[in-house]
Amino acid sequence: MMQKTFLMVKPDGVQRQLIGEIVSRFERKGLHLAGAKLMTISPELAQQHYGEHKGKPFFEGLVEFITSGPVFAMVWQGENVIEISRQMMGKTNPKDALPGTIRGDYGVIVGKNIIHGSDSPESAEREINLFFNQEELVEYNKSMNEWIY
Ligand code: DAT
Ligand code: MG
Repeated sequence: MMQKTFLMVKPDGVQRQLIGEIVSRFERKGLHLAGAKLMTISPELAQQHYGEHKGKPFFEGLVEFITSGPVFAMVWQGENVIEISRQMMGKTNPKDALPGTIRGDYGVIVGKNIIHGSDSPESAEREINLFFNQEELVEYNKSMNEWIY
C-alpha cells in the first residue's frame, strides 16, 4: 500500500544536530522524500497537532517542549511507510526502544524522544495537512525506485 506519512525531528533532535542522521536513515531505507522544512511551531499548531493528548498530565509540558525551538518537518512516501517509519523510530519511551531504532540510539527520556511520526493513515493525512500546503509537496520520480520495488 503506497502511503505518505508526517515525520518531524523535534527541537531536541535539531539542537543535537541529528537532522542529517535521521534523514539519512530514511533515505537509505529506500523511502522517498516528498517535502521538508525547518520551522518553529506556534502554541496553536502544537495544541492542534497533539490534540489527542489534551487533558493528559504531560500535555502542557509537551506543548512547551515542541514549541521551544525549531523542528524539521517532513513528508515521506513509500509502501507501508507509516508502519515502517514507526518501527524505525522505536517505542515512545526511549528506555523501551530497541538499539538500532532512532529513539533507542539517541534518546534517554520520554519527554525528549527526538522524533515524531504519524501512527495511522488518518493521523498521517491530518498531520500532513496541518503542516504542509499542497504546493510544498513535490512529486518526482527517482530511477532508483525500480531497485527498491
Ligand atoms: P508517539 O510520539 O510515540 O506517537 P504518543 O502519541 O503517545 O507517542 O505521545 C506523544 C508524545 O508525548 C511522545 O512522543 C512524548 C510525549 N509523551 C507521551 N507519553 C508521555 C509521558 N507519560 N510523559 C511525558 N511525555 C509523554
Ligand atoms: Mg503519537
